[in-house]
Amino acid sequence: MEKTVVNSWNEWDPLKHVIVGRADDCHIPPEEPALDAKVPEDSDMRGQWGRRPQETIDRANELLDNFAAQLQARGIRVDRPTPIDHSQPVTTPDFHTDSQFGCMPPRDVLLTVGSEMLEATMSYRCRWFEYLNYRPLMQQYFNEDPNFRHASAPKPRLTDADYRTDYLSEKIGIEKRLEWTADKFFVTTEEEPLFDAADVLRFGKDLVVQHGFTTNLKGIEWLRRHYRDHRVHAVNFPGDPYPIHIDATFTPLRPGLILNNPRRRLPDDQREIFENNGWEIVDAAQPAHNGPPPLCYSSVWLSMNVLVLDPKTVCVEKSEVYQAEQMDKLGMEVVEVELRDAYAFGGGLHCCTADVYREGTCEDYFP
Ligand code: ABU
Repeated sequence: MEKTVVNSWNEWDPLKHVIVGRADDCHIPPEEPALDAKVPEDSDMRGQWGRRPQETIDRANELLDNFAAQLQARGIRVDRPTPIDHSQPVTTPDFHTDSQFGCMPPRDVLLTVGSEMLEATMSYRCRWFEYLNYRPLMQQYFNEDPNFRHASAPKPRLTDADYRTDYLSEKIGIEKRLEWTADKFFVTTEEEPLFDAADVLRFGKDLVVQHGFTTNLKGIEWLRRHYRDHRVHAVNFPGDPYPIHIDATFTPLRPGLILNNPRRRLPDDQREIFENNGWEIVDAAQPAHNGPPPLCYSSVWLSMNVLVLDPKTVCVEKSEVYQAEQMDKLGMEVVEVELRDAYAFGGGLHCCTADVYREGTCEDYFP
C-alpha cells in the first residue's frame, strides 16, 4: 500500500512528522561576507571562530533532545539529521572557507511544499554542504514514499561578485543599515539566485518570501519559476538592520492571524493581500530578554520564533513569558519548551525544526 510520508502546505495545520536539528560538532565559521553582515557590530562573536565549546554543544543537544521527546510524547514522529564533520573546510573552484556551520537549524536548509522537500541554495559559504546532514533522511523518505520529490536548487558559485563590498567595512552603524534595508540594498547582490529556506513562509497556494541578506530577488524569481502552481510574494521589513530569515519577524498562527514583529513592520502596500482577505496582523509581544545569549547570531526576537502544532496549539520558549501570555490571550494552548541555551546554534523553535508532514491540503487563503 502507498504511504504518504511527506506533505505540508502551511505553517499551522496539525503537525505529525518533523525534523529536529542537532548541535553536534557545530562551529562558529570564519569570517565571510554574508555572515559578517549579520553579526551585530557590538556582538561577542566578532573575530571569533572555531568549534563551539563542548559543554555548550552538550547543553544544546540536551535541550534539542528534550524538545524532540516532548513532540514524540504528543504523537509526532521526529527524525534527526546525521551530522557530517563540520570542521572540514569547504573548497570549490570559486571559494574556500576553513570550516562549516552545523546541522542546526534545518529550517534554513529544507523547504517542504506539498510532497516535495527542496534544498535551498544557501548564501553563506560555510553552509554550502549543509544539505549533506539531511541526505540520509531524504533517501529514507524517497524509499518510503512513492510520491515524495527530493529537489535541490542550483548550487550557487558564491564568488566575491555575490556580495557587496560596502557591507564589509567594520563599522557601518545602525542608522546606515536601516537606510540600506529601507532601500532594499543588501549584502548579497543579484549575481545569481540565492535563498535560504527560512526566508519562505507557506500559506497554501501562496508563498511569502523575505527579500534580505540571505535571499535575493533572483532567488525569489527562481522560487516563482519552480513553484508554478503557487503565487510567490516578495516582502521586506524596513525596520530590521540585519534582515535574515522571516521567522522572527512574521509568524502565521492559524488561518486569519499573523504576528508581526513591531520593530519590523510589514509596509502598508504589502499588507493588502492579507487585510483584503480578512487576515489580522497583530504586533508580537515584547521579548523577555534584553539581549541574545552568548555567541548567538540571532536577535532577541527569537521570542516569536514559535512552532505551531495545530491552529490551537503552539510551542513557545519557556522563558518567553510575554509571548506565552499573548498566545494565551489569542486563544492558543501554549506548550512550554526550554530552548534558550540552544539559540546560539542557529535559532529558536521554528528554526530548529523542518516540517515533514502536516495534515491538510493546499488551500487558497487569498482568493
Ligand atoms: N533565524 C532567525 C533569526 C532572525 C533574527 O535574528 O531576528
